[in-house]
Amino acid sequence: MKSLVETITARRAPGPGAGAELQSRLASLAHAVELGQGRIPDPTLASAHAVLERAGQRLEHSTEHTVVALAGSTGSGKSSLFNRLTGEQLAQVGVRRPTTAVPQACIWGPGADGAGSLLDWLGIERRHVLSKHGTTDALAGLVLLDLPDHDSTARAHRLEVDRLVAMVDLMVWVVDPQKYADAVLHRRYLAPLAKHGSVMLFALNHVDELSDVQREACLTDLRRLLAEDGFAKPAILATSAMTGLGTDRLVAVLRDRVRKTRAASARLTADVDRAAGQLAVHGFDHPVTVAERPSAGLVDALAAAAGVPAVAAAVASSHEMRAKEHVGFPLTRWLSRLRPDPLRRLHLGDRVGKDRKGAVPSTSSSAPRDPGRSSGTGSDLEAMVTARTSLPAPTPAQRARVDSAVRAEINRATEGLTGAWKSAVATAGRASDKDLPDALDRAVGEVELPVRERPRWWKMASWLQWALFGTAVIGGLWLVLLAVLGWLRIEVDSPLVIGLPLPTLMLLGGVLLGLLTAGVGRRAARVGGRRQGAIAERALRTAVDGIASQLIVDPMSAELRRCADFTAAVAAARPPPAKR
Ligand SMILES: Nc1nc2c(ncn2[C@@H]2O[C@H](COP(=O)(O)OP(=O)(O)O)[C@@H](O)[C@H]2O)c(=O)[nH]1
Ligand SMILES: [Mg+2]
Repeated sequence: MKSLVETITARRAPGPGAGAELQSRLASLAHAVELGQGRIPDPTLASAHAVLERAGQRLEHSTEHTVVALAGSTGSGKSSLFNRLTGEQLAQVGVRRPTTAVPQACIWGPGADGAGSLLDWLGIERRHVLSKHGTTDALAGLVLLDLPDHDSTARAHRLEVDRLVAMVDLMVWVVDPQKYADAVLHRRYLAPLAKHGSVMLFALNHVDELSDVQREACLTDLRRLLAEDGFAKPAILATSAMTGLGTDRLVAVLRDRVRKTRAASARLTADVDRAAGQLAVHGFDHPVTVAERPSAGLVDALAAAAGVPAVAAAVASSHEMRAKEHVGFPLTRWLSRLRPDPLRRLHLGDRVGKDRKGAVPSTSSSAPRDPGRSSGTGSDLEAMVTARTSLPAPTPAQRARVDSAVRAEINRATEGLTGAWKSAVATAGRASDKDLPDALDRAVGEVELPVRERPRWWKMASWLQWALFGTAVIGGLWLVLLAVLGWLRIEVDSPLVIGLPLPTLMLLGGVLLGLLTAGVGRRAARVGGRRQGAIAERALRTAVDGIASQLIVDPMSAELRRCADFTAAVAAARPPPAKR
């Protein structure tokens, strides 16, 4: 397929005009076929492909010009024939010496602009336009080339002839009765070109110098030599550039070629119309919209299945628990340490673990979610690589919700589409279904959770708690000392503050203020936990959104863009609506 597109687009467009339009329509058709590959039914693609293949061959030649080259050895009469056919003295005719050093071209009728870039492509600088010819003229569109003599500066011209013979519609090899049997001509030039027989014509020129018998003998001999060169049925004409003998037959051949070029061009245009029309059935009249982001419903369903709410809740309560360890009453703090960290239970707590005393090695926190998978020796590496969480597998209800959310997403993407493209987009949306659970689990496991957060007030609250606790202990010990002294009947007065003995005030005040601080701290911890939970939830949803984009939305968008490009290419391959 690539080569075809290249063939069609690599050839230089022959400027403005019908040829350029057909050329660009063919390029669009080739592009549409390429985009439709694997989407559009094969028979439709195959028939468009066949048109392109024919066009590829046809485009070796111009679609609006018939290029005819006059080639031959010095003095055979190429330039004289050129002048006779054009009816003008354009080419210099040499008596003895070779005079045509550079090729020149003559263009019949309008469309000379289009021929300009064709001649650029052929590498021909000298050009004349016969503008008196109209479009209806039988030779309109003919481009006649007078080539340098093949034997003048051999090597360069050999290359020139080789290059041109593959590009022209007809190569007229002009030979004269003296040199037609020249071994060099046959061995070096004609024999290697035998495969181009269908675009070769031989003109035995100078026949006015021969008698009828000599002419027949010459023609027979030439036919034999050409057969030896490998030309099965060579087309041979007897001409005289001097008297005009036989040139009418040459003109008839040229007319025929021009007609064939036009017919081929017309047929190719019709073929392209038909092929593009068939492809258009699979395109759309309306613009194809491409969604860039997954819908909130899809992200919600995936987040629920991936356990995002559970992780967010665990982050919140983990934060709250750690806060309580700092702000709680020192005597009851150890109680909260007995409860396991909720994040650790989900195997998301390695980052928490590092922050705590007795941190666990990070690999041990990455146990596989699938209980069937070994986590024994040798699986450490695997565990490190896969970094799976221990979030509970989605429930059947969650899975059903994901399924219907994906379906809704597909419906949203395929809205307005039918047939081949609809199913191609749907297939793209479902292509990664199997990878979804793993990808979600990994994405959730990789999210950097806000578990390192240690607000400064925790430490300050902790100091305050210890200070209050210390005050209460001192007050308590003081009271014990007073009690012992009292038992020993030693009266010691303790100072009074706001009507209460200072040790009593210290004990009661320390305990009460400690409990109050713990109470306020707990409330603040809950608020902080909720905030951290929300931060975690946002980060996790972003990760889930990323997976939804990567595995569901992006593949569909790529397919939709392809569909839009296909539709545009088909539209560009079709003729303007007025001509359909
Ligand atoms: N008698 C006769 N002379 C010709 C004919 N064609 C060309 N000549 C002459 O042959 C010479 C070389 O012709 P030219 O057209 O320059 O040949 P080129 O080298 O192939 O371009 C000139 O003197 C022409 O007048 C022909 O058909 N008959
Ligand atoms: Mg010449």
